[in-house]
Amino acid sequence: KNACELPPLGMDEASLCSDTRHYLLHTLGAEEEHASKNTIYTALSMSLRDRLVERWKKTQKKVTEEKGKRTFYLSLEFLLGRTMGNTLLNLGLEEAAEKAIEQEHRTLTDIIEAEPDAGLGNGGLGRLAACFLDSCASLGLPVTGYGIRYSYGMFRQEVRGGEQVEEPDHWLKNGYPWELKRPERVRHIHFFGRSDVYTDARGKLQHRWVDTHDVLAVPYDIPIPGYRNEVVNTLRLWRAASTDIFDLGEFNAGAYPEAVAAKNNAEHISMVLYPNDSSENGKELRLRQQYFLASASLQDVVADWVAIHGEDFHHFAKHHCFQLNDTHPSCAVPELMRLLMDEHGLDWDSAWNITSHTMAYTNHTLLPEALERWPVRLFRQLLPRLLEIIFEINGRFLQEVARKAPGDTALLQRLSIIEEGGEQMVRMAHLAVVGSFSINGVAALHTELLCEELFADFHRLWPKKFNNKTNGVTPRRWLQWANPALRELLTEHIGPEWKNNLDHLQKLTPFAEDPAFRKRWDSVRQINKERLARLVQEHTGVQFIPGAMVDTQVKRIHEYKRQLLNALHVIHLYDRIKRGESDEVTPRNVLFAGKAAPGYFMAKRIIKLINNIANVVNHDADTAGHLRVCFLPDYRVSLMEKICAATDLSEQISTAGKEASGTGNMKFMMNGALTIGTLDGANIEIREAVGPEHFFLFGLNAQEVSQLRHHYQPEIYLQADHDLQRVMDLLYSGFFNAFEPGIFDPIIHTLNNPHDPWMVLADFTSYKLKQQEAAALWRDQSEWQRLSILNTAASGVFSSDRTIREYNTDIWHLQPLVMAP
Ligand code: DL6
Repeated sequence: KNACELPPLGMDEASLCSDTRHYLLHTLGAEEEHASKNTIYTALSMSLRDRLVERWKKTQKKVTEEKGKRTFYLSLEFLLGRTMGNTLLNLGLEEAAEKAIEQEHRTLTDIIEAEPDAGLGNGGLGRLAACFLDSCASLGLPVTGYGIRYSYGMFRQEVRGGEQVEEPDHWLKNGYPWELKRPERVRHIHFFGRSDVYTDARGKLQHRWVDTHDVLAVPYDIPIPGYRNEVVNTLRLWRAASTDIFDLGEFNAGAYPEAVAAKNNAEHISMVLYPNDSSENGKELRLRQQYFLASASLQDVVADWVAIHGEDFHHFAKHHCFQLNDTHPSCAVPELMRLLMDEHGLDWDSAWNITSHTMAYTNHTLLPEALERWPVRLFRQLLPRLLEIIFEINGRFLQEVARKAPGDTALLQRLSIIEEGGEQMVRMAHLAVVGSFSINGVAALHTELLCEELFADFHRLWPKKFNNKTNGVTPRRWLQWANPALRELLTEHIGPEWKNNLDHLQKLTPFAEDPAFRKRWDSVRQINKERLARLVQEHTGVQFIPGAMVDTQVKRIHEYKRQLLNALHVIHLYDRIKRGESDEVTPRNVLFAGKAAPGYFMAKRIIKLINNIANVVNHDADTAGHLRVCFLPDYRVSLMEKICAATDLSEQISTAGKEASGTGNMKFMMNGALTIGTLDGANIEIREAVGPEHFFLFGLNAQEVSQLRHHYQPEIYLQADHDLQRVMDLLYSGFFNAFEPGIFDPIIHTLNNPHDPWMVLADFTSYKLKQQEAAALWRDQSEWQRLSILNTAASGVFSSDRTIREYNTDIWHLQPLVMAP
């Protein structure tokens, strides 16, 4: 025993208070009475981090002792948002922290607001990864996340003159108190050079990657606490650094800038997150990021294995699973082959056996523009040894196919990892499918379409590899934390069990019939709506109509998500008010938020249109008390926490067959919003769960969309709906762009284009009619509240705990850790 053994850290108000004081005054050197919010935030974070680290150590010890199987979640994105609130909730320290902060003459809410969002992701895929980490820790599963520590996360969005302006997000500028640097675990990552063949000591021909330019991968660990179960897992993020600060040769030759350039070049790898959520863009730096993450993470895991088992890899596959979050980290397939063969001397068959039994791939999109393909030329230059391995994997795979389907060259071409024809390309999705033992989609319809369309040939070859894992969201952040008033109401009426098992929300169902309970429900919703209205007013100056329906569409701006359809409907509501039908128009606050990829022209133009519409509507005296429209800038996790708790109507209106799942739809439902939506992604499962009569369904289904593809005639829909004609006439007339002639022509052109893949006009009429139904229901507030309660009651299945349990039962097979309290 160490004579200086530390006593356990206190979990009470007094201990938290004195530790926070200690950090404030001694570590951060703050003035006794004048500490800024930022400094207090840092001091409280440090005291909380100590408590996390204490549990983290114990969890790591337990994992090592139990020698069980582990999963590694490889993702280019982890959209964490803020960490303080989640830590307080999961450690059960909310009240203690509130009181500790009172001692500093501040409120906990103010201190929490001082934390910048960690925006290391674009949208759904990155946020899903963050929800999964929370669920894995809460279920006690030994899962480690691996990602990149971008210096700049998702850009900050400002709106000037109605247009999106991107500003850099320097989220690390005041330091990040939740992370711990691990310099002792730095890894070397190879780039460039060439592949060399040599004869090893046993006389065997071996490959090695030589003349490389190396970059260092420096890990930073973020503790991920489970919900009140003493488990703390790890998210390890890699930062790129130069192997040498200076190229001494260049430096001595007097070329100072060139000498520093090498360092900068290396550091560029982890400098910035690519801000595209659904388009492959062929940039060399992006491929570097992908290989950097895959190589650093696999080296890390393999080094741990070797430290315990030496060079015996027999049981490696039994103990490891690598879950690939889309194709972005799929260089992991050839990289594990390389490490096992070139660095640990395994033969091809043994290495392939291990690799193809440890990799599992999740697909998140069917959109062709999002399917990554890299030029073979780029691979050859940047990762020559990897390309060699990919060719070999492909050659052996195609031989196997040729044996099963002799003479079918078309099939071989379709399945090949290398796309021929024009410039040779590496199809990353094919690499991931061939290299993985499990391939999953993220909602029932999405998986069905993967099997029947995108991966139909692969599915015929290996039907058992394919499975569905409908997404979920963590109820800790998205219900307990985001909606404290609802949390209290739920616990008061159905007891606390729902906090550990969200299926218990079903106990709410009978309360939906109780008029007194509906009133309580409504008053909780009012609190949240007032909080959102204050935020909207503060950030945009728009004053929401008190008591009106909050009708929300927040998500990335993309044509397939059809913010345009919603915008056309807003114009229609405005037109009705101007026609004198205001009394029939249910009062609404229509809220939009979301970022457009900086290079996505149409998405940016849609933001401009929404802002111009808002400007006209909100300044027209006739709309007072009837309609308000707002585009809230800089959509991010911490904003969604306030938006989801205050939304009445959730807009999930993508063209059917295009949204893989959606997760915003689940956050809204959990918090009691009703959904207006198409039969797309997880909407289908949401509708089944709550009952079709409690969901506003409209529009074409996926099959109808694909059948209509080649004979879509937008003018037919225009002619059939006088309201739609009026809306389009307003757009043609330049009513929303009086001083900006022609700016919406590209939008008008797409809407009228028979090749519009999103078929906006086709769904307008049924959307309008469903909106009328929603508006009519809103007028019966008691009935609306009943449906709202039923939505929350049925949302248990959309907990990411359910999703992770399914991943574990079907793919990972991990034993949960049980930690002593
Ligand atoms: O699976 C998480 C999330 C889904 O809910 C969305 O429907 C889907 O659009 C999104 N996909 C992406 C695209 N990324 N890639 N590749 O973010 O994934």
